Amino acid sequence: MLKIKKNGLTLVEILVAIAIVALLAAGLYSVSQYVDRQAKIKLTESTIAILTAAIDEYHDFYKKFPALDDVYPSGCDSPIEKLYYRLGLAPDAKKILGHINRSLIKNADGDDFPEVVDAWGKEFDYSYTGVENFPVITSAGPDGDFGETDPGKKEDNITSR
Ligand SMILES: [Ca+2]
Ligand SMILES: [Ca+2]
Repeated sequence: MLKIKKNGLTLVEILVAIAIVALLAAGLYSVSQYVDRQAKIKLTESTIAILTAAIDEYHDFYKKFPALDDVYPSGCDSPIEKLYYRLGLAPDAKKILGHINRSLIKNADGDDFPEVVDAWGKEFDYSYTGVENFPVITSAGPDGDFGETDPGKKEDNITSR
């Protein structure tokens, strides 16, 4: 007797097809996560480069680097608020600041002084330790954490150094 195969798919075939689609979707998702992460790293690096160029211009103008212990108006507290405020005082440096992606200039604390944030929304850190060193700008990187002391943790901070 001839066995007649019914048209259509068996349950197993359907399950296999669903599994394949799920695998492909997962693969695409992780690729897009990776692309997104790389784009954010690039944006953060280019923002650091812009800030560094502005610091150079500031130095040309004032013959010194912005220092965190200079005199600041009240409310201008965080290192990056201080840096952004100082750079804005030197005309050519201020012009360069105009190249920073607008979405990265925030004022989350509602005072008169904007903060510059990295592509993950966290404020940059700024440090300047003395006349013999160039100032350093640091992003906490994708993990949003400046601390990189945990030996099990991958270092992902992005810095101008
Ligand atoms: Ca602010
Ligand atoms: Ca980090």
